[in-house]
Amino acid sequence: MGKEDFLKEIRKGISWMRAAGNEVALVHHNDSDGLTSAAILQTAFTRAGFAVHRICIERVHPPIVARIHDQFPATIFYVDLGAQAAPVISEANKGRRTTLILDHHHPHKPTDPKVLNMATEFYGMSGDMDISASTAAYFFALELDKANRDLAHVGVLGAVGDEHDREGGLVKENREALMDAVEQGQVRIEVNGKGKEIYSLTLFGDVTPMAPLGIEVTTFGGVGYYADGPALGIRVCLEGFFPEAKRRLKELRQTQQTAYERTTARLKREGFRETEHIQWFTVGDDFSPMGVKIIGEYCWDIRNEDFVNPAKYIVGFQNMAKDVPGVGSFDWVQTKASMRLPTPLEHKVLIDKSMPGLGWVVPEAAKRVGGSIDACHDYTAATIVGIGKEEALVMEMENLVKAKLSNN
Ligand SMILES: [Mn+2]
Repeated sequence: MGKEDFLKEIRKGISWMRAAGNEVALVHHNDSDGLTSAAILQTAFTRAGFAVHRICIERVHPPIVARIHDQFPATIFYVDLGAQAAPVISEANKGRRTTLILDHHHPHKPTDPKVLNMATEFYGMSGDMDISASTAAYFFALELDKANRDLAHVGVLGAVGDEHDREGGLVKENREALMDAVEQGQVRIEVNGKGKEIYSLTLFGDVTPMAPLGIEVTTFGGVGYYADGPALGIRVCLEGFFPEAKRRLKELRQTQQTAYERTTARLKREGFRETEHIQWFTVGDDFSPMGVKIIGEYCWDIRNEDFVNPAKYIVGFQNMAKDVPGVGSFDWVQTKASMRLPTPLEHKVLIDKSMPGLGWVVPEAAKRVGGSIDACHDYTAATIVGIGKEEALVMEMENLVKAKLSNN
């Protein structure tokens, strides 16, 4: 248990990859940690002579995974996602492809011997604070070739993007990557008045604070998901801002702001649809080309606005596009549901425990209407259901809330 064993597992992964040929499908998440991880691995794989087909996904969705494993004859490499879904990935793989997972989320064991789950948590390294996927990717790159040490700053950017410095500074494995970056003159550390470390990138002829840069990279991946966002975000991680990236970032922010304003104006005008305990709405396809993560961000953004009832659960729906960039077209008719709580309700859920949490309500309601179960917490949750099942899902949630309250 520990980093040495993790590196040993990485070396095993590298030998599996080399044995499987010189092509790799690199599947990664679309937030800043996922994009920095992809930037590091794409560079390291290319330097090592692999042909890389990069696929950015918002979440591990079984039909997408099945398609990837049907379609790509090469090694399939997941980064910043997949650890938890190792059984789903195993099922999709059916013993076919050499499949590697490099992730810092809570892992499950794979059930296919051709799937190697190099999850940091198997080695006692906390994915919450100690090691981001980007730092794990940096370690992987170093095992491929020590010359990849020049990618240290990209590892740091992912850790900052995942807010692993939230307690005042990066620690443990993330700090190793940070120190590598500092030694090479890529990153500068300053301490602010509150004793918190502030990291700046000193490359590309500029001094760039890394925390806002991480947020910008996430904007590329999330708001620009169905457009050129992920590719631009990765280039920014490696090269810094270039004029086209600046222009696109501005456009993407504008797209997001306009869509938010349009939705808010409509909700103020027409109100939510409501049950006794839930207020809900759908944006349909109106958030396109933004990824479906954005409906969750919007719900979070408005949760305490005055047009929102502070006592009711918020549920927003955004339709899933049929095309998954880099994978192809799907014939699904599905909508993503995101749930958030206004602060007063959150208090009742988390502190008074007088209202049921989403972590209990949403998976059960989703199951009843044939929805998929996503990562659900008591204060934030999501699921995917068929278009047309929106009201049924809300009614099931309402029934569960009522049932729980009458049992108290
Ligand atoms: Mn991450």
